[in-house]
Amino acid sequence: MQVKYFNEYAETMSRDEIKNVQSRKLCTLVNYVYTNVPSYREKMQKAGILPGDIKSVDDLKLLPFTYKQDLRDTYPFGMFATPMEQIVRIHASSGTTGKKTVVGYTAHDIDMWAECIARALVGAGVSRGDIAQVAYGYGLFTGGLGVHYGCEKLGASVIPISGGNTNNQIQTMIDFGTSVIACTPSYALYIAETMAEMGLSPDDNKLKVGIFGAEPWSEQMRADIEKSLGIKAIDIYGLSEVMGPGVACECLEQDGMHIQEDNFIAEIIDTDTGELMPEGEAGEIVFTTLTKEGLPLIRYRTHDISRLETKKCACGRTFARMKKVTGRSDDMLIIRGVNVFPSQIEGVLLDIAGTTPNYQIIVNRVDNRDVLEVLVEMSAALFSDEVRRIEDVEARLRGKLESVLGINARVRMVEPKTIARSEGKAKRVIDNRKM
Ligand code: DLL
Repeated sequence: MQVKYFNEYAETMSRDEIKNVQSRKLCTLVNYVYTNVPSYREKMQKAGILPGDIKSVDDLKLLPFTYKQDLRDTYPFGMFATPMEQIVRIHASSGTTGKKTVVGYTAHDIDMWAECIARALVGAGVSRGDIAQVAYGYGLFTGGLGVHYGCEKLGASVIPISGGNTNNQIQTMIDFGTSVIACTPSYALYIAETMAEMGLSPDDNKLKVGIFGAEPWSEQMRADIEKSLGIKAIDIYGLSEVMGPGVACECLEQDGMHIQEDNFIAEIIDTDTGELMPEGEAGEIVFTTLTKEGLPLIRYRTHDISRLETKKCACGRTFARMKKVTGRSDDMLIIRGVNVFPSQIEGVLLDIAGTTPNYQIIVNRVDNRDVLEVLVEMSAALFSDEVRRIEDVEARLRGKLESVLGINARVRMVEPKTIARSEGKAKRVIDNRKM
């Protein structure tokens, strides 16, 4: 039976109740980390703050931020708040540079995480009786196991297939009657493309919804996925340090991702000044975990750019929503002095007919000058068209990129299927400059 909420009480609290719950949990958390995590105690002492100074969520802004570097400095387990005897799971994420960030979970943390995912799934229209194929990677990455436990908690039948082996994914989907697929949006597109190559149409499978996240994706990409797979494509957000997938997830309204606010407080700040931004304005999203025991985090800097909305959603949920992540403050490229976000480039590409969402951004330094090159795969239809049409599309892309970015870019339309596909997070940017 389809239910509307997994935890109706929590998911429909009034904004006042949410504030009270958060305030109460925050006070407990601050005492907890002050007692159990030396690096938090030192930071608070340095800032001249005692746990008793924090009386409600309004005081959160007094607390110092936590950075990925803090986790690296205490690698691997230095910021865990419990003895290892209580840690039942360890995940880790590898950044582009430096050491892994390691996350420990107690049994209670795993249960809270599973509940967050179960709530997210119900919001996306999933119920017991659904067959969920989890094609996120299983392993140190939180995607696979995170979604897996949530499916089990809800009571859906989970197929722990992990990422990759795309033909087998599709065969399994058809044979087992998979109704829910969970993977990165770029892998969803790859699956769709492979299905089409196999001569299959969306009617050949029972898929109804996809739970896609772990990387930024645009509305145009959503439209592509929904059309090619014949499903609703739901955006799910999370990061290993804070928990993993399910920190926030869209409901079927697809109008922002509900943050599990009884477990996390979200703030939007100005990345440069650290000041809080007014509601609705874009900035870096910062999370405080309220209930995690293993690795509690206070004001963790995500570098993800989003916006918050606290208005009640048409679905009935009262939890604040974070809007689609438009990029990361630290994936900004500076090209000839101009700030360029990959999401701006994707926006231009997907707006022009004849292109596909398979692209790569390459930056080189030639004779001390930055050169931005964008490789875009053309659609099969354009590929079979005249050379002049292809050149036309290239020229339009160049013009549009120049007007949006304020700098010129080389654009190269390449044949279908020449850019490597990803089974996990897509790698869109190759920056060959030695800084
Ligand atoms: O990607 C956790 C996850 C798994 C989320 C499966 C959703 C689904 P990390 O590997 O630590 O954890 O990467 C976290 O990925 O800071 C964002 O930059 C990006 N990210 C995650 N979800 C989204 C999303 C997982 N829905 C980093 N939209 C985050 C945009 C996302 N970016």
